[in-house]
Amino acid sequence: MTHTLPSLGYDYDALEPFIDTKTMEIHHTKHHQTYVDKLNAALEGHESLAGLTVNELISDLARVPEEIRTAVRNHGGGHSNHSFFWPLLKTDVPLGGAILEAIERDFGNFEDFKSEFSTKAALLFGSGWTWLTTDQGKLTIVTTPNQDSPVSTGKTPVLGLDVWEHAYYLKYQNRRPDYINAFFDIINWEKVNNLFLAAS
Ligand code: MN3
Repeated sequence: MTHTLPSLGYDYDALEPFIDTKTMEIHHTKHHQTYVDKLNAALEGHESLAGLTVNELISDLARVPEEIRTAVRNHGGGHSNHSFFWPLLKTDVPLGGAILEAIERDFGNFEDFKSEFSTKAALLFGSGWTWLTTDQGKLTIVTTPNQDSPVSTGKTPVLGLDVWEHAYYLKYQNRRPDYINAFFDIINWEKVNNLFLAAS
């Protein structure tokens, strides 16, 4: 299949003032589009992979021919991660339901969860992602470098945060912790709860 850029599902200014319009526009139309284009370019001439979704590709990188494996890992990962990320963002969605119960069970309380997630995101060296993943209902916070996906190691993400500088630099410059703090104001907890329920 030809991989395509998904719609954000909302306007570029929908997350103001937490994430600015220009950042959202460039992030979606330039960065994400480039991952899609480079994934398609890598897959050209590899008909045996043409029927696979991007998550099928990155969940079993061993079956991807060696000469394009790094490209599929990086650009397929970038496409998958950003496609997962956009629907997680929405203002004014209250936290509740099964995901809140699981957070309180596995981290003690929400503030301790937020603190651990924020610290791991802030300390992640270089470019990468911070994730909340579930394994048989148990929640764990993990980080991945570059565009590596937890899907590649068999984990199921229910929340993820892009901490590449391109995700925040226009508004926050070097203040990654301020961006992480703003992220907690725009988490679509209804979406996260649905992902958690689907995985449980
Ligand atoms: Mn990004």
